[in-house]
Amino acid sequence: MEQINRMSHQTKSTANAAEAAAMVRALELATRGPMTGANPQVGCVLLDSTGVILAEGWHEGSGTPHAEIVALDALKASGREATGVTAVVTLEPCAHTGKTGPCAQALIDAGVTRVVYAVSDPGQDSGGGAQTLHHAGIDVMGGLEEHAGHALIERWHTATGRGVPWVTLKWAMSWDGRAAANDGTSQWITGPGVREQVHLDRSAHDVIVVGTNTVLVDDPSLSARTPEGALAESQPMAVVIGEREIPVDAKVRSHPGGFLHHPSHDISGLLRKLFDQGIRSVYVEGGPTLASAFVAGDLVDEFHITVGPLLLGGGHTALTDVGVDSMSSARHLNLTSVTRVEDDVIVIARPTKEGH
Ligand code: AOF
Ligand code: ZN
Repeated sequence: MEQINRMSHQTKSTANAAEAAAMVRALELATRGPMTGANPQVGCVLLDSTGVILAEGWHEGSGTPHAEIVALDALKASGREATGVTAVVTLEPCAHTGKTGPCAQALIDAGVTRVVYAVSDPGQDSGGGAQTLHHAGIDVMGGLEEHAGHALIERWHTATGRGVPWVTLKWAMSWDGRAAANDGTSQWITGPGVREQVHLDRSAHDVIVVGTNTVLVDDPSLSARTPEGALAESQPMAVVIGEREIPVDAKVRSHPGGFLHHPSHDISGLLRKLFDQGIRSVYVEGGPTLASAFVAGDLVDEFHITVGPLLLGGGHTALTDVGVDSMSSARHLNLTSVTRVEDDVIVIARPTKEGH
């Protein structure tokens, strides 16, 4: 309801060609900021009344100035005033004081007369900037390039709107759905091409989660690495969930992104705790017991299933009990993409929202 009321404060105007082009540029600028962290990627372009670009800005991560402020500062540095300017920004300007001040007010104070944005800010405190702008007499339009704007920050947007991080669940399996051979060995089901993608995905999430059993059996380092073996620039924090002790010499303890042991099976509690610490996306890497608990708890936003061309037989299935006893209670997925990498396959899918 709240969201609908907020939306009604937008003017029902349409964007002109210069604004449409500026939004494409703002979306491009946004990608220069980090994909992970408490704040989303945001880009901002300031236009004069004839549609000429006067200044640009993008957000470089939590604790640094927001995109609008960067653009306003760049304008000031060029010796120009913002009076009569249109701000084109990928996210609804924030209404709150967090680590930095409210952008909506900064735009009002600078004398901006029109604001065009792509996606509304779902944050309880940060949202509502469109309303603030409208009340100050500024012409506000939301929803320009909304689809692209949402796609860019989907994990952050989903997490922020519900107060629980985005969850990607990944597992590797043989063609017969096994995650390990009978003796428990599981390296390597998929080849180097898939592993390279997995390391990119680790870098693109705030946290990587595994169960204690995976640490005890595999002793993985869980860092994000380049194909050459160097540490990637962006490292997720490593979180191990489960009641068993983690050995003092476990590799994960010296994870470059930090390490946390959550000695409980309360996954929902862990996710809420992580959200409160600024975590917006989680990459779950197994093993099967933990993966199954995420599935059974309906906690997965996206599945990354990697399949290697081998057969293992035996009982080490990729998932165990996911709360499905009969076909009528099967968990249905929508296929997003299928990618062949050498002879491996990466399947990306999402839970079917309602029914089948
Ligand atoms: C904007 N422009 O460039 C960004 C916004 O703690 P703070 O002050 O950095 O505020 C963080 C919140 O502000 C973040 O959760 C999101 O709702 C919004 N981010 N807003 O107007 C920006 N990065
Ligand atoms: Zn802001």
